[in-house]
Amino acid sequence: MSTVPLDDDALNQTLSEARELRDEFQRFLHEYEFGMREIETKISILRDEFTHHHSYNPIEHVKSRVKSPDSIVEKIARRGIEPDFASIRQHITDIAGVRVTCSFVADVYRLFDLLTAQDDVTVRIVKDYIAAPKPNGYRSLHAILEVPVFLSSGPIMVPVEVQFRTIAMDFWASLEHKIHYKFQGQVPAHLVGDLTAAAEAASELDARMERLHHEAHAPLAVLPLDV
Ligand code: 0O2
Repeated sequence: MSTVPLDDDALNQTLSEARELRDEFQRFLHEYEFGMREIETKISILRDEFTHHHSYNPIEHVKSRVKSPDSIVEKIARRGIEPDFASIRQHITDIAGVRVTCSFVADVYRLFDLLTAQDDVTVRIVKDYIAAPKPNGYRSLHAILEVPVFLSSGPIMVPVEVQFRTIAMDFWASLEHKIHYKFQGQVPAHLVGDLTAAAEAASELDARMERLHHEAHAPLAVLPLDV
């Protein structure tokens, strides 16, 4: 393929348009980062309040990320989304993601309820893969939440995907993700079966640990004085 060299004016024009697009993309990603930080702050306040005033911390750890440009491009291609900012905004709702790992299943729902009850949080979509796990055994509670971000130009609503799960669910999902990646999605059938069985075992462990936790924290039986 032969290319015609650009004269200085055309080159400058192309450069300036490319820079404008780069800046616009950076601004676009920043909006998601700010939305993510709003959710992180809300979760961190809930965690501190629980720790200091209820002597109990339901959150094990929190991880956040803004989707990489490569991953956004891959999703645009996979879903056949128009490659303009408005379409990406409308159709890709997990550009900002926060994963909250809790101790027990009850904490997952408690955290979800506390976060979504806040006046400035709007719930757009909820996918409860704990009540209805994926066929491979994947469990987590997913929610697309919108939060306001106050920019110098005014407020904007930013969607953030929040995934709530237990430590056991997180352990399983992290290994499953590595196996999925290693086999580029073509995981051998026996491994798929083992993974699904492991997800069941993780769910049983969750139930057992939660029962133990309740037993350990149940008020001690008061013995009659004359015994
Ligand atoms: P990353 O790097 O974690 O963001 P889609 O987003 O199109 O793939 P959908 O239906 O829009 O699918 O979203 P869904 O089902 O709510 O789940 C998307 C995210 O949940 C994934 O993000 C994973 O983080 C997690 N997830 C869902 N199913 C599985 C699973 O079977 N195994 C594991 N390990 N994680 C899962 P991404 O974009 O794949 O990656």
